[in-house]
This record gives sequence, structure tokens and C-alpha cells, in this order.
Amino acid sequence: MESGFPAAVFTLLGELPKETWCGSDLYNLEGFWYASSLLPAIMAARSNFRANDCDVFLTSSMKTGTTWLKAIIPTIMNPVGRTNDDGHDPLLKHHPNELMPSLEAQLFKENPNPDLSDMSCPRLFRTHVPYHMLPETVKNSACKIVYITRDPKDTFVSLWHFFNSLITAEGNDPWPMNEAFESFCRGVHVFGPFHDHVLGYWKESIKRPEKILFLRYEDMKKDPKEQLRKLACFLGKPLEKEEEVDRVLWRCSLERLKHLEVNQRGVDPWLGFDYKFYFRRGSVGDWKNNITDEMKEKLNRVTATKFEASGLGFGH
Ligand code: PAP
Repeated sequence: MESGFPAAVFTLLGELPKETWCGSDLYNLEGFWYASSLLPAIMAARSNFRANDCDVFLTSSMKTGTTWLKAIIPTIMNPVGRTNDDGHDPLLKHHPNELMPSLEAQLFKENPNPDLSDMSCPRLFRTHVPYHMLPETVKNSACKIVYITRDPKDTFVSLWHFFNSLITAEGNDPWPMNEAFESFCRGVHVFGPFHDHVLGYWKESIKRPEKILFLRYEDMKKDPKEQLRKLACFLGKPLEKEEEVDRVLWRCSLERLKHLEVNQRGVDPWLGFDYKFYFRRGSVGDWKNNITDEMKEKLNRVTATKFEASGLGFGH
């Protein structure tokens, strides 16, 4: 166990509901499931992180297109990203995870009170925690929150591929897809339930659209230029010229990032995951190649029930 975290955190872990998921333990705190390795950091960040008005937070449930935005947001915010100086593009040497550090998986993972004083404005962060679990100053300061979500069927398929790749790369047996699917439908998965996660941010984004920008992966794929312009305006960095829009999209494209050496050979130093597993097909409707009609119907029913009356929906 990490030193520096209050003993009460570890006592609490022992008292929380627990389920085994993909070979490890998840704990349920206030209705959401968390990996034991991240929960102390999540709780420390919630208590100790202080937001600045200039901060930008990228938030998401897992596997909804976060890595795309982890590349796009720093590219928009960083002056180098807006010039034609491709040689100094930070993405050449850094996986997008390194450009938008995670509160729980990086900054607070080893230390409940990290010194962030050397980070300059605008500070860029990401987190997978649900809305209610965000540090209070993130919710109440003027910092911006960008949320991305995706059709739950494609999210599930992406999640299964990612974790299945990780465990099989370590020589373990594949993760049975049926088992993963049943857990997902019950909301038992890391940072789940997916639908409650989406609803939390969706409701806030309706109340405070100037504070939270709610994006969908499908819209990004369908009309990336329009979505990029909307995002850039929201962040106060409008992209005026067509060529700037094209450059940002090219720099952050899956095809480009997937083939960069850093992403083919690198390993996430905080989580130990191969960077290559963050880049796969990146298509809309890949669930059709992976799940049965019966599974589709079941997950669509869960989605319809959960999102009923919310105004949220995903194509069937
Ligand atoms: P994370 O939650 O662990 O950060 P996240 O990036 O949200 O993962 O999800 C990975 C998905 O985004 C993958 O989808 P797939 O499994 O359906 O293929 C991955 O391919 C896709 N992805 C990663 N980078 C990009 C990108 N630059 N453009 C479009 N899609 C991307």
C-alpha cells in the first residue's frame, strides 16, 4: 500500500462492496465501481485538489474516445499546435496520456498531496471519475470541463478489447466476452455504471453549458471539423483558419498517432499498459463485428431504460 495516504482509506476499502472484474477487485463507493489501486488516489484528489479558473478538465467513462481528446485539447491550447511547426509537435514524443495527466492514475497515485506548483496556466488534466466525485473546486470554479461519451455498445467492445489485450499480453487466458458483457450491463466495470456516469455529466452540461461541453464520439467521427471548432470556441481558443482545423485533426488522427514510434513501443509508466493498446480501429458501429443480436438487444434495453426521459439517446 502507498505510504502517505490516511490509514482510514484502507480501512474503508475493507468495508466497501467488492466484485471481481477481469481478474481484479473493484470496490463500490457511492454507487460507482473503482479499482482498489486507484481508489486512494481518487479520494485524495477529491479532498486535496484545488482547481484554478484556467484549468481544463477532460472527463469520460473509459473507452469513449478520450485519447483522441487527450491529443486534441493540448494541441488546441498549446501555441505550437496551432503553427505549422510539425517538428516540435509534442505528440511526436509523447503519448497523449502524458499531455493531459490523470488525477487518479498519475498525479495523486503515489502521493495524496502532490506539488503541482510548477504547472503553468492553462493546466490540463483528465479524470475518469463520475461527476459527483470531482473535487469541489473543479465543479465550482470557472475551470472548463469537457466530457466525451460514445454508444455504449461500442464502448463495451472497446473496453473488452483493451482489457483482454492487456491480460493476454501477460500470458493470461482471454477474458470471456459473455462474462464481461453481463458485468457491463449490470454496471459493474471500472468507473461504471457507464449509463450513470453519462447521465451525471449530461445533466450538469444542460444546467451549465458554459461550464461543461458534452461531446459524442459519433459526432466527432461524422463531422470532426464542426466538433473541433465547437470545442476550440468552448476553450476560448477559436480556430479561425481552415488550415488550422485541418492541421489539428491530422496531428491527432488515429492513423497518425497509431504509427508513431512512441505509441507503438512505449509503456505507460504509471499503469504499466502498452501505449499501443490505446489505438485500435476507432470506428462507429464496430459492435456489429463483436456482439450478437441478443447482446445488442439487451444492452439497448438497458440504455433505453436508463436514459428514459433524459433526452439522451444513441442510434440502434
Ligand atoms: P481511455 O479511456 O483508456 O483513455 P479511450 O481513448 O477513451 O481510452 O478509448 C479508446 C478508443 O478510442 C479506441 O476505440 P476502439 O477500441 O473502438 O478502436 C481507440 O481506437 C479510439 N481512439 C484512440 N485514439 C483515437 C484517435 N486519435 N481518433 C479516433 N479514435 C481514437
